[in-house]
Amino acid sequence: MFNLILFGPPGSGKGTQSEKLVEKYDLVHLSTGNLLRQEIKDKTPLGIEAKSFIDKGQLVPDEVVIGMVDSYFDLHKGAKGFLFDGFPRTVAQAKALDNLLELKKTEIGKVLILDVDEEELISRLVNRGKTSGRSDDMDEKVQRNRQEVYKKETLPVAAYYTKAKKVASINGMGNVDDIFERLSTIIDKKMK
Ligand code: B4P
Repeated sequence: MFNLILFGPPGSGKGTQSEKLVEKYDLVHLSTGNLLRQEIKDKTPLGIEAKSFIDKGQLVPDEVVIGMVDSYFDLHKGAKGFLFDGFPRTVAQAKALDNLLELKKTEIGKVLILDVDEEELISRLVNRGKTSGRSDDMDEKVQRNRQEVYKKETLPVAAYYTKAKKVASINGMGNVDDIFERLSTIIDKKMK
């Protein structure tokens, strides 16, 4: 199995690049953001709980996210590998993921961090809000809160994987295809 984490602040292009990467490398796309939005759309109890956090730009509690990831794993037993998009977002989630992968006798191959200027992030998200209908995209105050939550709760995850020498930082500014090329070059090297 070959497993990747695509990491970066809200709006850094994780979702955008993941779509292309899963196709190129035949990986199962696990986006906790997409899974949570589906739960919200289906009005499940998990979705109703998650919405109250997402609307404020906060993270959904770890136990909710980890349970959801666990179930998704069970649904994809034959996967050649996973691309984790927007997960893990806390050190507790990273530890839970390590345990899940250990049970499957596999591990994370590489953590790719998309590096994007903060003002560009806010501008992309406010722009996305014009068409996405996403409650967490509409308000610039919520956007700024999401960036603060990222620095406080999610950045320590990068340090966690840096210790394990798995991290590569990629310039996430510029056009989507150029960024995809930068990501692919690193993955190809790792897969050789
Ligand atoms: P996510 O769905 O993970 O998404 P995101 O961080 O908002 O954006 P992403 O980085 O994927 O950016 P995108 O490609 O769309 O999270 C949503 C919320 O769910 C979180 O805030 C949290 O509350 C909750 N959540 C999710 N996972 C969780 C977890 N594990 N634990 C707890 N809570 C969790 O790109 C953004 C915009 O930029 C798009 O409009 C795109 O078209 C544009 N764009 C992309 N690349 C570009 C480029 N190169 N140039 C210009 N524009 C670009």
